[in-house]
Amino acid sequence: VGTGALALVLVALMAFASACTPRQPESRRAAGVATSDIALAAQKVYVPPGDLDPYYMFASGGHSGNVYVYGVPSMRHISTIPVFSPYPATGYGFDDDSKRMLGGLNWGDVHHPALSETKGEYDGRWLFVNEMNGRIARIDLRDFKTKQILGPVPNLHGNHASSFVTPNTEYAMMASRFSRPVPQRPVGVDKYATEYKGIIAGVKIDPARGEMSLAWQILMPPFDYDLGDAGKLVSDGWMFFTSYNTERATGKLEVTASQRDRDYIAMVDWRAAEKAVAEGRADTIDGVKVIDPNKVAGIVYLIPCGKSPHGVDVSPDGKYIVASGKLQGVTTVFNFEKLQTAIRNNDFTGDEDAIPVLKYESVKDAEVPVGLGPLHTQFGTDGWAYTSLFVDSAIAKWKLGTWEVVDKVPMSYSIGHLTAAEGDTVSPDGNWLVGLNKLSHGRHLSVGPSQPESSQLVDITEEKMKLLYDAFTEPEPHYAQIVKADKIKPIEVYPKEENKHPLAIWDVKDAGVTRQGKKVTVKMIAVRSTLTPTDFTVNEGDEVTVAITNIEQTTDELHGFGLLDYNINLVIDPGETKTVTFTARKKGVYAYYCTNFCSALHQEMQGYFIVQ
Ligand code: CUK
Ligand code: CUA
Repeated sequence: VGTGALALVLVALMAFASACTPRQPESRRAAGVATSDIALAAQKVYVPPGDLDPYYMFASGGHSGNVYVYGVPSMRHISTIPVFSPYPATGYGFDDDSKRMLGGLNWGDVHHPALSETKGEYDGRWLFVNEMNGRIARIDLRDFKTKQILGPVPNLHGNHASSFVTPNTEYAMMASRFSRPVPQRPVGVDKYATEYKGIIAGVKIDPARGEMSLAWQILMPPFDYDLGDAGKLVSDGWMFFTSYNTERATGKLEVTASQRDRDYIAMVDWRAAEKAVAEGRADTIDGVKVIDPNKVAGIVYLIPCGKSPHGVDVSPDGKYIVASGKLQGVTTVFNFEKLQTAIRNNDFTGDEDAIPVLKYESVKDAEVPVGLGPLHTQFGTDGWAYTSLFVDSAIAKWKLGTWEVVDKVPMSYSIGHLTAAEGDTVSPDGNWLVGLNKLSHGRHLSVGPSQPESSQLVDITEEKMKLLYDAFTEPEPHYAQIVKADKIKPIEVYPKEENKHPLAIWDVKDAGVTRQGKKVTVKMIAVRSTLTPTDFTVNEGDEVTVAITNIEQTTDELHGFGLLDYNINLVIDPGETKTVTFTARKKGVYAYYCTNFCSALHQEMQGYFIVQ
C-alpha cells in the first residue's frame, strides 16, 4: 500500500512537470474568461495611489533568512525584515548588536511566522519566526526590527514545527525534525531507533516585554516532528504536532519512512508540562529541564493519523484538529471532546516509548476527501475550511461538521501553505486567502533557471473561490500570516527621550575621539548633511568603536555609514544610536559616507578615516 500511494504521487508530479513547459510571454488568459471578470478582479485588488491596503501579510523567506512584508489585497511587497541573515540594505548584521544576535551564523531557514495573540486574536505586538538551526526570533512590530534570537537551543535539532504561539502568547513552540542522540554525542545511525531522540519544547514568552526563554523540553521517540498548532478556546492548554517516520527508519526515507499506514500527532498538555517542571520532575540535560515520559505520565499522547501527515491546524472554535496526510487523498479531522474522553477512559491501543497511543476510531470525526496531497488548512467564517493540495495543485473548500467539499480552485503551481486573513485567530475574516506556491513556471517573464515562487490571491467572500492576482516572491516562501492593518501601530522615528544608549550624543560639540590605551571610541553625529567628525585618525592595531547617533526626529530621515575597504555598513534610523567595533588593521586613508539618500546635499555627507 505504501509504495502504491507513493507511485501515485510520483505519477501526478511527473504529469505536472510535463504540463508546464516554458512559453513565450504572451497573453495566456484562460479561454472563456470574460473581460468583465478581469475588470472586476482588477478593481478588487487595485489600491489607488495614496490609498493603503487594509491588511499586512508577513511571509517567511525560507532559507533567505528574511521575513517579507506585503500589503493585501494589492500584494505589493513593501518591506523586508532581516532576521537570520545579514541584510546590507538596513545595515543588519554589520553593527555590534545585530552581529552579536546572529552569533556567527549567516543564514537561517525561516518557515513559520506567528503573530502574538491576546485571547486568540492577533494583537499586533510581536512576530515570532522559527528557523531550522534550532532558533526562534522575535520581531517587534513597533519598529519592524528583529529584537531577539533564542538558540540554537541544546538537544533539539532542526526546528521545523515552530513557532506557533498559544492564544495568550504564553508560549511559542519548538520541535525537532531531525532526531539525534540526547545529550548530543556521536552514535551511529544503526542505533537510531533506540539511541536517537526527538524533542518537543516550550519557549516561554514574557507577557510585557516579549522576551523568550527556553522553559522545558519533552524527550520523544525518534520521529520527525513536522508541523504544529496550539489549541484554542475549548482546546486551549494543548499543543499539537504532526510526525512522520514513525517507522524510525534511516537511509532513503522516501521509501523507508512511508511504510506504515498511520503516523502520529503528538498532543501535549503544556500546563501539565509546566507543572511537572515546577514540581522538580524533570531531568536536566545540557542545562535544559527535560521531561521523560518514561518517568512522568499525563503530559503527552499520540493520535494515529493518516500516513505521513504534514500540517495540523486547529479550527477557530478549537473543537477540531485537522491533519493532512500528504500521501493521501483525505484530510483527517479529530474531535477535541473525543480526544479528552478517550484520555479520561484510558482508551489506548498501546504505547511508543511509554507515550500512550489513542484509538483512531474513538477520536476521529471524519476523513474528508479533499483531493491529492493535502498539506495545510486555513479557516474562514461559518465553518468554512480551505486545504492546500500539493499534488493536485489546488485549494479545496469544505465545511466543518458536514465535511462536504464544495469547491476547488487551481493554483499555479504546487501550493504549499496557504494563509487566510486573520486565519489563525478565533475569528477569521473570511475574505482573502493567499496560496503560497512552490513554483510559477510560465506565469511571469522568464528570469532564467531560478524562477520566482508565486503567491496567488483568492477571493473567498462568495460561494465559489475566485483567483484574482498573481504575485511573486523571493525563495522560499513557507507560511505567512495576514493581519488587519489597524492592529499594528508602528513608530516612524525613535523618540529622543527613549534613547538610553550610553554612547548617544545629541550636540555636535560632543562629537569626537577619546582614547584608553589601544581602545578608541568615536562619538559621531549624523544629521543633514554632515557626519561629525568629518575626519578622525587612529593608530594601526587600535580597537575602534564608532558610535553614531542620528539626531533627526523627522520621518524617513535615515543616514548611513559606509566605510570603504573595512566591510562596514550601518544604517541609523532617526533617533537611533548604533555602534560598530573593529580593529584598524590596514594603514592608509579610507573614506566614509552616508549610504541613504537623505537630502539635496546627501552626496556631500562624507569624511575620512586615517590609520597611521
Ligand atoms: S512547511 Cu513548507 S509547505 Cu516548512 Cu510549513 Cu508545509
Ligand atoms: Cu545622510 Cu545621505
